[in-house]
Amino acid sequence: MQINSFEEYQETYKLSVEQPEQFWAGIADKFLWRKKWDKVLSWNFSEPNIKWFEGARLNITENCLDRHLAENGDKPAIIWEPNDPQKDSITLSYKILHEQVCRFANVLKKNGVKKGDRVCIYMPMVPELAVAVLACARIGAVHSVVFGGFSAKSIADRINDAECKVVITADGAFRGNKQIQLKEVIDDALIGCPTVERVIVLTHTRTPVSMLKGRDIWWEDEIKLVDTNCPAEEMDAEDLLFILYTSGSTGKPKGVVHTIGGYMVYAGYTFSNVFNYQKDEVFFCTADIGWITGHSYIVYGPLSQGATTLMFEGIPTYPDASRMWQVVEKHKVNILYTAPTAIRSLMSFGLEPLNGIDMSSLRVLGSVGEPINEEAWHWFDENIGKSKCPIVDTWWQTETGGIMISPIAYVTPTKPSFATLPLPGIQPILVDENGKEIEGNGVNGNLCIKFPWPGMLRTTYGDHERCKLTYFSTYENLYFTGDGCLRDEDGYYRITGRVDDVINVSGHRIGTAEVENAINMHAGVVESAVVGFPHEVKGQGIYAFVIFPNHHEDADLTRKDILQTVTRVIGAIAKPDKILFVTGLPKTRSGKIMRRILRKIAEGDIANLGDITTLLDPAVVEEIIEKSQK
Ligand code: 6R9
Repeated sequence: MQINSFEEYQETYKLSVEQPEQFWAGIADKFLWRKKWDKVLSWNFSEPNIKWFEGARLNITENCLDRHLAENGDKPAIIWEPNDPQKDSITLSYKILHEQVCRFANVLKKNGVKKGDRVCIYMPMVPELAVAVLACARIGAVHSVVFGGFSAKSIADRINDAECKVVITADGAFRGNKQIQLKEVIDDALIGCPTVERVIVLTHTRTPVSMLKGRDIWWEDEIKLVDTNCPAEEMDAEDLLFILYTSGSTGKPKGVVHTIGGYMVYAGYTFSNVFNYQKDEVFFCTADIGWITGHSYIVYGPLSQGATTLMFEGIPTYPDASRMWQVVEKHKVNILYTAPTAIRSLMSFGLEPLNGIDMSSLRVLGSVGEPINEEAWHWFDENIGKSKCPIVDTWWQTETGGIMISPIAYVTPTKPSFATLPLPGIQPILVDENGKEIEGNGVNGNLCIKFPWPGMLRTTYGDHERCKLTYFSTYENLYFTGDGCLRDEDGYYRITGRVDDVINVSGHRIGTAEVENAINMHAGVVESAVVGFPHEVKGQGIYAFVIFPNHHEDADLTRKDILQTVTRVIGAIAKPDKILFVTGLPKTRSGKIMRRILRKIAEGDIANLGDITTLLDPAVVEEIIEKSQK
């Protein structure tokens, strides 16, 4: 399944485009199925209706666990490194992980979870999180993992959208020198969640929590009541595996739906190839399982390939800026997959934190989540990779399930800040605003994909129309990514950033409309407009223009009130970096806010505001510019 030379890549790519079904069937053959498919692919992008491996039967956990037991039962599946470096790390072999997953799957069953039921998981980065995810998959329940940084309201919205029956959480989470009271957040969320019957609580920080009779139960108690025998539920390839919520240009986050067979094949194939994973290597992806990167490249991709995956509970800068490198040294990490924002943040501490740390185990480096600037790319290459580890700059999305455009380590010649070339099976195309294909090289356009791949989303949960509108209606018969892209003279792709109203803050997608809705909830706010602006560490920051007629003498306090409101409504990750109070917003005569102008002001590029004559009241622009420069 692994590609070993550039020529082989070119041949494989050609086959994958000319005979996609034959190509993917060959890859899928390397996985474990209870019954093989009747048909590899049926599709149209107009409804959209996409089915891979129709008729096939399987359970993904048999691929991630059972099939490795005979030969690799004692091999480490998960290595866990705690937040506190003084505490012991934990290693779970495939055998132990299998046992724990089966046991916890029985806990879920005992608590009424059935095939197809939705389960919300809101947990710290501990091995039990992976266990909970896999236990759902074992019994055919659909998991919806929510990142630990979201507020009670965001969780409630997600739980209600998916009508979750059970929530799995913990008392709290450690993050650097902070503690997050997860159970408390869940308690607040559940006030408005009528579908939730059970909350399973793991003890981790052992902070006091409220436990409601008839609803809340302890993980540790429950696992004593069941055994480790849990045959895997036989599932259809197109049954739902998980829902993962992500932000788009509209106010409400969407539940991106992935199905079992195609997602498994795609996550496994891309993991094995892009990182050139070799037997017994340690793979360290620094993402949180609350994001797609964690789903595909901490859990499903690595485990489906029998790899050793490292889970890190903490943050790169705790207790100091050498922590991530220490983790690499301690566990002899071979492949390190991280985000530009982490690299830029660590870069700012200089080279001192690297002193005396042996990272010679490293063989491949990876980047994901946002465009990586050349400076960060070179720093990573020279200081971490010692100029001998290929860097794979992997472009993909929650919706794509796995890596789409990326170098293949030791195969594709890299170029700083370029995601380089499409992986086999991926057919990118650049289009102009009207959807006309932009051919040739040395061109810019909107990035679309013109042919299905197994890992692509199938729908948005509970609202198929929304899936169609968001991804398949902008351009006919194309999947629209929302990203702008350059294809250079060599045919190499460089992702230039979102072309819609989505801001990418530290690799996290945040919708401007969502932040605006949250700001507008503050009692004194009349209206607001939110745009992104370049931020040295985060990539993009959030800039909010707010109409707040009667704010107190103390504007700073009002700003803090607004931040608090956003934290309540969405979570701390969506807090604006800058808030500017204004008396009006630039609007067209039809009442639409002209964000293009606000974006320029936020960037400090006021010389290039473009045409403002179509504005209802061009004078507001002058006011905003003046205030922004104070
Ligand atoms: C995997 C993940 C997706 C958006 C995507 C794009 C940006 C991701 C990138 C990148 C440039 C890369 N993005 N990887 N931009 N170079 N290598 O991050 O999924 O959270 O859904 O974000 O992130 O803008 O559209 P998700």
